[in-house]
Amino acid sequence: MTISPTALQSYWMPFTANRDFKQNPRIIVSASGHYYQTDDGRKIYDAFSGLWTSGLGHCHPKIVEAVQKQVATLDYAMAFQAGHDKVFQLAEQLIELAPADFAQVFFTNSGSESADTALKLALAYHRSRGEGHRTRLIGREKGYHGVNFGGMSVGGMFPNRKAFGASLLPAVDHLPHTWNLEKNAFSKGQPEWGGHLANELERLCALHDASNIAAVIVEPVSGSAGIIPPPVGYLERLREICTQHGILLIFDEVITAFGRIGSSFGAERFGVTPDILTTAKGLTNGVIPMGAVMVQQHIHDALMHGPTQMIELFHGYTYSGHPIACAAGLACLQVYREEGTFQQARELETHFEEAIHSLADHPRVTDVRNFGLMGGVDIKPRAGEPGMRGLEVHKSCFWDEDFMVRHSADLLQFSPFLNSKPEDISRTFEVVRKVLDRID
Ligand code: PXG
Ligand code: PLP
Repeated sequence: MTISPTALQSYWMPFTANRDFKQNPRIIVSASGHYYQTDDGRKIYDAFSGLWTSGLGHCHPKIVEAVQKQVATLDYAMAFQAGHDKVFQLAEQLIELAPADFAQVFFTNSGSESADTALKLALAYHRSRGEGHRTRLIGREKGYHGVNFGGMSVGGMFPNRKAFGASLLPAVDHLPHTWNLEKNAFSKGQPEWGGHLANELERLCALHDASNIAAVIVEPVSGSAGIIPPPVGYLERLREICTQHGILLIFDEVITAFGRIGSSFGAERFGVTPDILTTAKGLTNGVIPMGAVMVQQHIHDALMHGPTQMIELFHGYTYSGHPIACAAGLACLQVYREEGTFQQARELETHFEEAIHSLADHPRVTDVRNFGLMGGVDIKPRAGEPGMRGLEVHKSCFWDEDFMVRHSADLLQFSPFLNSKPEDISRTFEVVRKVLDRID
């Protein structure tokens, strides 16, 4: 092992069972294409493409080159009250890629910062239009919008909220999630049942009066909580109710953008346009941290008031639009265009769906869900030891099969590369089946 015991203890790992991990650490030292290389010299196939981040594969030569060049040209430029060429170029290209109504981009450094930025924009927008009473934010059960206070509050994953209950934002409600084993188990793509659950928003409008609601934030496809595709008609209905009541609709597309569901954005794929759209991850192929929040013109314009020498929005990050992140983003968008990545991903969907559903008959499997190149497999928890089977599958895939398979408790998650070879997708699920057969 390359890591000393004190080094191992010095690092507090994010969203990780630290004590368990440090007993037998899984250390990656390099990566290339679809593989990681470990410190014990093994090549590991990455069945999660980073953390949903690296759809083009690791160390894509064009992105590497762009970053190397940028770091030697302009390492950092003052982000407030100064700009640099690449941040404007990247904003322009993102607007070209986005659905027609989007007009401006605000840059952040992560999905969490994007979520909090979007919520703040929604509140500021209403206030600037004289509707400062619109303060209530609506999220959804099982939603994930990162870990900062805003995103955590509208998020709906109980382990992420449990320790912080008393300090969550006060004026927040949650729509019900749409996962239902009785109605939708083993459904492929969008389930038929559940579109009516969007009407719960009407109930909240009646309860609070719609004039007090600022925004609704949802992931077009729930990611972290288990790959829950929207039921047929669900997003359309949310859009309708929001429009009817002057509520802003925010799509959190941190995972669903940039080809993950076979299009530039989930908004395009589902034909439903939100007012604000957040993203991160695939924006730079995970190479440099970066997030973005896109808004429609009317939202931007509503905030451009007051004396012109004054700052219009008191919000931003030291590293908003970092030059190296922008260089990575520009290179990444170019590769997406040149390689036809989104179309490539779309063409893999049927194969991926068949491959992941091949696990449906396994006695340990309780549900399989998929949309685009996002997939989730629930395995039955071992009595009295929740999460243990998932962890064992992850470890056995890594140590015995040279596969990186992501788990979250007893959910296995799959995020194949957007340019995967079909046989690697098949192999992934053959390996998972073998491992499921082997564990207790
Ligand atoms: N919104 C959504 C929809 C996300 O999926 C975030 C916000 C937060 O992004 P940052 O960059 O702050 O982590 C995310 C991140 C998983 C997994 O295994 C998902 C995420 C991150 C890590 C693991 O599903 N999503
Ligand atoms: N904390 C302190 C003391 C700071 O000075 C700053 C930024 O200047 C921040 C937090 C915010 O950091 P960032 O802009 O990187 O989010």
